[in-house]
Amino acid sequence: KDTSSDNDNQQQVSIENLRHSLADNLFYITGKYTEIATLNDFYLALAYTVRDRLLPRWLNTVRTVTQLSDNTKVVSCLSSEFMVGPHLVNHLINLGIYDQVRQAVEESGLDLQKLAEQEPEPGLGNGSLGRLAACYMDSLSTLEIPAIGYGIRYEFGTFKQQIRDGWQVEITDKWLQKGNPWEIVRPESAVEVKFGGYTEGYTDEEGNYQATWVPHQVVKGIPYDTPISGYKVNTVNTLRLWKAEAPESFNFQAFNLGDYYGAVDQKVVSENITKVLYPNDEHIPGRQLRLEQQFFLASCALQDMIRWHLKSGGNLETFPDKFAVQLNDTHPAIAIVELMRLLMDEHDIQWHDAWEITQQTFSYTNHTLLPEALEKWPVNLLGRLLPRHLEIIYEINRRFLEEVRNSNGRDGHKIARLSLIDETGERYIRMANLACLGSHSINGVAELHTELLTKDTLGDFYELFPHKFSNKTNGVTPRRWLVQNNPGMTKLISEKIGEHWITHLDDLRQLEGFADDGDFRYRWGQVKLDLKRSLAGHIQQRLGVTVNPESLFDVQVKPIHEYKRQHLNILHIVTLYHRIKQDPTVNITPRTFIFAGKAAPGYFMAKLMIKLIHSVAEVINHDPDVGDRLKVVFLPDYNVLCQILYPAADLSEQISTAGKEVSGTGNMKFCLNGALTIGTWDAANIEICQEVGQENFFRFGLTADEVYQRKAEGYNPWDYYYGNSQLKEIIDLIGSGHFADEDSTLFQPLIDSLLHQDQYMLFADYQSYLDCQDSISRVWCDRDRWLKMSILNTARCGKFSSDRAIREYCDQIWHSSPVSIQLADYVQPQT
Ligand code: H53
Repeated sequence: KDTSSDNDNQQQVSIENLRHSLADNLFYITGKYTEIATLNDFYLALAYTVRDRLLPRWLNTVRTVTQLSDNTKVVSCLSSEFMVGPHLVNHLINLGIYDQVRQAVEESGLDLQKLAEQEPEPGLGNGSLGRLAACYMDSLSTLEIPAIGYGIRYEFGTFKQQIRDGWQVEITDKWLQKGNPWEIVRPESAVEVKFGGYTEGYTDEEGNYQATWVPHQVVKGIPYDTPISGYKVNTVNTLRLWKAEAPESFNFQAFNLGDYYGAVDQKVVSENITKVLYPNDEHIPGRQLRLEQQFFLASCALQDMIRWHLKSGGNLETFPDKFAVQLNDTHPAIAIVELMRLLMDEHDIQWHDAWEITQQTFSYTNHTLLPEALEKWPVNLLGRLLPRHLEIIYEINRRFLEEVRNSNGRDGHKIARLSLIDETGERYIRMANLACLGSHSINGVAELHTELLTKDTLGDFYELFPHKFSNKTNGVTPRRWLVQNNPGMTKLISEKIGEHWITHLDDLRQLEGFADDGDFRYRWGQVKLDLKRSLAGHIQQRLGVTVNPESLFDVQVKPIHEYKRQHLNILHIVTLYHRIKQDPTVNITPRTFIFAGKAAPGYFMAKLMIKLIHSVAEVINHDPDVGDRLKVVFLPDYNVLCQILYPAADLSEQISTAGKEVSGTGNMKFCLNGALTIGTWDAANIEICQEVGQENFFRFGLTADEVYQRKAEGYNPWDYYYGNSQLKEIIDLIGSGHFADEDSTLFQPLIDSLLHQDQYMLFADYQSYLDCQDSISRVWCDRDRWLKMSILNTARCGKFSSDRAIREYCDQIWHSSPVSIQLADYVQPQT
């Protein structure tokens, strides 16, 4: 390891220097005197102070990586979402200067935590897909793998959630409003992206078809670079986010003719492309803007990589040796066609070679099992927006289906399923089929997911190309999700086993030796209690609800969705309430139920579930019979709150219908922070249970096979309703309007959907869930046992580090290795 980095660190981080930089940056960058500076000004000054200390590493990483010889590969992650989270504290930890900076800030009369709270969370994603991409960027840097993340710089990220009268209200997320000190714009590296128009084709002297695309519109892509530091290494990779602009901001011709609105029109239209992130499950197929975003990202990223490769002396035949391009779901899959176009139309490479380069370049991660959730675009829409790409897609498909017919016979149904074009009704382009065909590797993100993918969702492709498929179980970064968010537990762990675990999470196994140590157990419990106290304070302050930190904190934090079954959790809560109402002296283990999560703006049932949680909370929290035995809270706008929610949880609710969740990553974050899991045999829950041991995991419910079988046999929710008197009473109680000021219609849509269909089989799992919850309440009363289980959960979750996942991707898919970054003198800051 390069020791100059440590020396350099010590040199840079003298408290004195830090204080001077802070004062300088306040003056020269925000243009304020201390007396009139706001908290946000101080935060900005601090952010620039830290960024200055990152820059030598960042610039040296960029310099080294751009000059890499052909045999070192750069990993390029294409993702429509990156949820990196706040940067400031993360960089302080990674640079190893947290304590020094805190001291310098204190000596300047400020409070580091208060300044850190000023940082808005960049809301560039809807949920775990984007958070996963951010964890992977963190691990790539920590493992010193040269990498670049390509995404979109949405001006408005995911909406902010407010709750009014128990209903979700969406508020625009203006995360850039107060400036973003972490990004550096690179206008000199802009690229042009074409849209619309028509193609002109001809056959050249050698008989090859050549095409020219005459676009209707050209948009400029401007890159904004953000540093992604690794933990205590010199590597600082780049997240390059693209903003759309008009090539000319202002049409003077139109202006001179008096068309003032027309004069700015093109600017507005072009910039719309990167204005806003689409919410999760809006009905997308007709949304042209979403396809424009996808193509914009793909084209910017590929042009950037090609330029970089040619500049460093490579030729395009060796492009796949230089870049391993990972498609995070199908959102950026149009890149496959764009690379074909760039290679053939702009770099004169023939079809056969272009296709080989393309397939060697791309690999595809699938994140969904539901056939109806696989992305598809209407042929007409795609043809209008990307006429040349439609031609290429047709040709890829023609060649592919011919090959299939020649080698696999003429099973018409199978060929129809494999085709890139869905012709069952209106014609669509199937993006997952395109991604499978244009990539050399296809992976699922948990073992069960990959199994179901190969059996069912992508089964036809698996039959043709079994060698392309593999599993890469998701992982999360322990730096953000334990070290940063849970310093108390980090300190306790490191005191016992040193700090090596921070980058080698399997080392946590050494904690097993302390699970029976009374003193360690006690301290473990105290750390958790402190976290719960501080969460309780937060709940009091935000919601005015008093919760007992000694009660069991039972937490479900994730997007609100019927398949994730927040309403099953509510059925349990109402059951406990009902028990108390029937016999107020009944023995109930005190619990605080904590919910957080957003519903997609257009998803009525999910919004009704949020209303139900609030309505049930309102009654239970104020019922004197219940007292402080049960409390129910919903924390709005949970993104930043995750930092305090995962560490403070005792119990993690992972209760999706088996076979519906693909992996989950929240489940891993809870486990890492010592929460026990109540979970179905679904997604990564299965692997968590296998790692921590079934005696340390609360499993309930049907398996994916059983769910499938019950459905095949004709599942009837009424059988459960009439067969289980407790369930019937609970459903009737909710249906009666008891939680809705006697309005029996409010929750009827939810009740009806359960009684008449129960697509996600809550009724089938209800009794098993209840029994499992009862056994949890009993175990909770045995403090020693619970604490031991908690320690063992943390000790045994090493597998779920994103470092492990990234190592697997590097070894088995990308074939990329670490490059150590040396710090050169000439880019040191003048401190
Ligand atoms: O991807 C996560 C999984 C999680 C899954 C999620 C996801 C999105 O956030 C968005 C779209 C999509 O198809 C899947 O729901 O189970 O952990 C990362 O793999």
